[in-house]
Amino acid sequence: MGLRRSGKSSIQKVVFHKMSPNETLFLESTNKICREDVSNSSFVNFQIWDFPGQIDFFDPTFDYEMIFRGTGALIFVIDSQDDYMEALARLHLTVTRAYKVNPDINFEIFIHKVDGLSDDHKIETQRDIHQRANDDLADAGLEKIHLSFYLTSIYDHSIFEAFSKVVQKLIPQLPTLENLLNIFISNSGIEKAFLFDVVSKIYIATDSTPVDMQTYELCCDMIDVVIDISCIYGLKEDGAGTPYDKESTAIIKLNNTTVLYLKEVTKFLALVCFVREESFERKGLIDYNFHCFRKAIHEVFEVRMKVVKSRKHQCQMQKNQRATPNGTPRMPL
Ligand SMILES: Nc1nc2c(ncn2[C@@H]2O[C@H](COP(=O)(O)OP(=O)(O)OP(=O)(O)O)[C@@H](O)[C@H]2O)c(=O)[nH]1
Ligand SMILES: [Mg+2]
Repeated sequence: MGLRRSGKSSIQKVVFHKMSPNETLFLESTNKICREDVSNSSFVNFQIWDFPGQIDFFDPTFDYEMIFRGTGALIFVIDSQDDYMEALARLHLTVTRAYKVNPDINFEIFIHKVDGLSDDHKIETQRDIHQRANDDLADAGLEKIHLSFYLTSIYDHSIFEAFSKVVQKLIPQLPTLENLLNIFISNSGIEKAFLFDVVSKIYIATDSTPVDMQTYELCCDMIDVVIDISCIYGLKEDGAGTPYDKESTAIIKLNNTTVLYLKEVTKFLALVCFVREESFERKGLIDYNFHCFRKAIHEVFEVRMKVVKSRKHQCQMQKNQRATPNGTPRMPL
């Protein structure tokens, strides 16, 4: 959510549709809620709802209670290049409404379009927005609501990094994934490892060493190279096949004695590692450990699949019970 022209649709297009940032200049204003299911093409197993700028909470056709009840994270986009006073008032109204309906929502504030600001100005803007937003909540006696802030722009990797952090908070298996990554890197002499959602380039987990933006950018670029080359030269003439499968792997040696190593983990996930050249000499060990790591990841997600399946099964049973013998439902479903 966020005011008109703050950049909501651009963010969605750049992160989930590989749209180049310049093309977003031609996006039209959104005039109704756009829902998108990203679970078919990516690990990120949820819907993204893009709202038009001026949502009217008092409009009776806008059922915000229904919407917020099923929301995991509410991303509020503020245009940092514009006067943000109106945006802050909107943010306050939106957050308080949403919190009343569903106190479990994560509130994520993107201070967006920071490409137009100097480094000092960025910090000052973030401090000011942070202060004002929290003061407004405190004045309303709602200091228990936690807001997270991110400086973002579609013209660099900051938007992918921010989105990664938002998504990670929604993944219940995150501590297990981080733990597996820690065990994997410490036993293989690896410097840093990211588990990436290939389509969106969101990293859904990394080991517990600090993330450095440059490392993350290099990993994103590597995924682009692999997928682009694969799409252009890897598919059959009639376009059959997939650009990313079990065989997908890549090694890129950099001139600073590090090696980038990418391997397929699942249909949607790739592991990208930073390895020192001397450690990469023991590639056999890394590959063996990777084999164990991959198996563990599959086991983690098998549990999730089982839960989803049994839930679907239960829903189906309930539906069948509500239907009459000839299959006509007694009540609208
Ligand atoms: N400089 C800069 N411009 C951006 C950025 N993100 C989006 N824009 C521009 O902001 C303008 C508005 O973007 P939209 O994505 O249409 O905004 P919106 O929030 O979806 O607007 P509504 O649909 O009207 O609510 C476009 O011209 C984008 O190119 C950014 O990170 N930096
Ligand atoms: Mg829009």
